[in-house]
Amino acid sequence: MTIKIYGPAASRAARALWIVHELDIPFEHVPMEMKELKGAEYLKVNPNGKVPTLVDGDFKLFESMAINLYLAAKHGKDGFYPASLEDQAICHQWSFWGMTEVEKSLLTVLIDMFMTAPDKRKPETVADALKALPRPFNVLNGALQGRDYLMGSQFTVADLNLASICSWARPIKFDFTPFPNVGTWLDRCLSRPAYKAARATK
Ligand SMILES: N[C@@H](CCC(=O)N[C@@H](CS)C(=O)NCC(=O)O)C(=O)O
Repeated sequence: MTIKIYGPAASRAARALWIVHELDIPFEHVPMEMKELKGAEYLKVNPNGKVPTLVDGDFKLFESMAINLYLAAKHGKDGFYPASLEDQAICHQWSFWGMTEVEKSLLTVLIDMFMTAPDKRKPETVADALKALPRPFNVLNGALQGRDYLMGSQFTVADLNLASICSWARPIKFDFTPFPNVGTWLDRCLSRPAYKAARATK
């Protein structure tokens, strides 16, 4: 049975859309309007009323990183989801790290810049968010020293998950000059055809 991915491409569903293109698996995309998310029908699919959601037969899953790690484990080939427990754990590590250390700050700036009326913007909140980013980006810069991808020379689900979060740094024009390895790695990840295909989705 074809899997279903719920959520518009201009949301965290972009992450799930990227991975299904990357894995080249058939899928049905249910874009959803934001206003439909709290409707009774959709709440049966995802009680949070949020996107993305994955439906794979009778199996339902929410949380973008959990969805991507599940799809990678189920369909990943050629090391995209590594074989060893330790390497799998490192993929989980970077996925959780992106969510907890980077996502909120980037999203705060993104929302203020593009989704907030000029008179409602909060420059101080944005400044605080921007101040929080050098610390994690410094860590990531160190981890990428001398390697193309987080696990070495192989693009894995860790790169996809983390780059999908860090992609928000591009529209806000975050300056990666002090973190050159991060900037180059992000460009490398975001130049993949599967990312571009996901972006072209509704
Ligand atoms: N941690 C969740 C966050 C899900 C989330 O907040 N999604 C947003 C769209 S990007 C949403 O559905 N917002 C609608 C709402 O909060 O009502 C994940 O990564 O899947």
